[in-house]
Amino acid sequence: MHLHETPLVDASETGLTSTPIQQAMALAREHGPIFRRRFHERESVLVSSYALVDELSDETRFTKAVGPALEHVRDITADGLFTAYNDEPNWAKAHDILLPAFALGSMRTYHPTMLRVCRRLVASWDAALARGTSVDVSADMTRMTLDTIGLAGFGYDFESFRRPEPHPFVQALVRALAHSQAALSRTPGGDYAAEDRAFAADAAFLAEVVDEVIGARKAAAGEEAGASPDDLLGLMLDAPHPADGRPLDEANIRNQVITFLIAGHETTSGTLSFALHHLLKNPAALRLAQAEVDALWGDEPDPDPSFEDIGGLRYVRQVLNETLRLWPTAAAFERAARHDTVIGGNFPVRAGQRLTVLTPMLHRDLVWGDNVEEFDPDRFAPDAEAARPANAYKPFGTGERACIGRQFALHEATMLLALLIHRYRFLGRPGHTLTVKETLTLKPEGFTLTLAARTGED
Ligand code: MNH
Repeated sequence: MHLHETPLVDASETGLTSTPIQQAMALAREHGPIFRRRFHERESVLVSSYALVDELSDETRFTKAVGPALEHVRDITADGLFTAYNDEPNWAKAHDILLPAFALGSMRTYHPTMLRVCRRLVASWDAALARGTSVDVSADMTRMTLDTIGLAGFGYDFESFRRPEPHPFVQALVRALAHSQAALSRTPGGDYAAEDRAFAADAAFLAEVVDEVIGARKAAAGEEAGASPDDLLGLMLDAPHPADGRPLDEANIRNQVITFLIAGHETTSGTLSFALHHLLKNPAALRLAQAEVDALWGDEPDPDPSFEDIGGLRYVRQVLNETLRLWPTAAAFERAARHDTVIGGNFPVRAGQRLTVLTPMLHRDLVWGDNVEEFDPDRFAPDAEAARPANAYKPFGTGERACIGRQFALHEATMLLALLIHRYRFLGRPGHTLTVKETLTLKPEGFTLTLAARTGED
């Protein structure tokens, strides 16, 4: 069978809806592991099975593609790491300069800052508990992850917990990403001038905030004279690249800062919100996770987690892994064939052909068993992991363009989740069911919790 004989779904009439990932998941369930979705002139090939993704993960045959969604984000981040084309020189240059800042050992440097921001969220939730009001989980997780990447990456404090509304940067960002998603379902000949103007204004505002972040650092460095901190911004401003002896240029640094502010907070925030949702719905998993943190911190009211403590929280980490299996918050990534090849034994694929991996469906392939909708952190117990084939789990993408911030996200999320389950009992709204909101990334919508202090028995 040829690619052009795979099922073809024409979405030109229906549009891509405001939930394109969940729409694609439904289509994959109906049409199988490979199908085409046409929207006017544009056609995507959506791939969902382990067997096919295993092939697409072969870096000698396939590579990252910057597809239509990322093309729109390029209007904001240009040749920043996430949206750079593979052959743009600044990709390899920035990757080489920044990689050491994301090695596991570097997390030790970020740990105190991450803990400080965790405590801001805890203080805010304590206040809600004392007032007897509920908390807006996704909004607060976003406050926490934005402050963390701002402070740990750039020494800049967004002070999100002192604001009743999301920081204006977040508001502009959410609108800009929603625009990048909505622009995918434009009909030819439509008039989008007003949307485009609003987008341009948001993009300009984002750039302005970034200039402020960089300016604040340069001013501080001027005062202190000499070495600026060795965080992400310090590396970018100072570290020469081994190949050409020069640091990144100013325009590219701006693109990187904005890339990290975007990539570094939305996805991690969604992951934490989904994790709490799953724990609320799965009391047995919550009990196991609480037993793990209790073994570490007992009934110490204000534990002081060490860097090593976080690495030792195996079950909490499994909870996050399983959360990212069911709802990988960056839910699709694109691959392109390096040369003419054949996939699945009989689909010829031309050089340059793009294929979209639908990660939530890969994570529901039969290699995961026959109860794939069930939330079960034991799937990530060491022996279960060892038994599973490589390339079945891709929440962070694949190959040399995979997520650089994975350890950062997992350290931050493990610490916050551990502190929260150690401290609170969670009461959801009876009958609440999960609604997943899509703004290029995924997050639970309208998810509120009421908190209670834990006592000796629970
Ligand atoms: Mn992250 C790339 C998911 C947290 C910075 N990230 C990717 C890709 C996925 C991804 C998927 C690959 C996209 C593609 O192939 O087109 N990232 C996540 C998830 C989380 C996450 C699910 C949290 C959970 N990411 C973070 C954090 C940071 C970060 C935190 C920074 C502090 N991610 C990046 C960057 C890239 C990336 C930068 C691009 C890397 C490259 O192409 O070189």
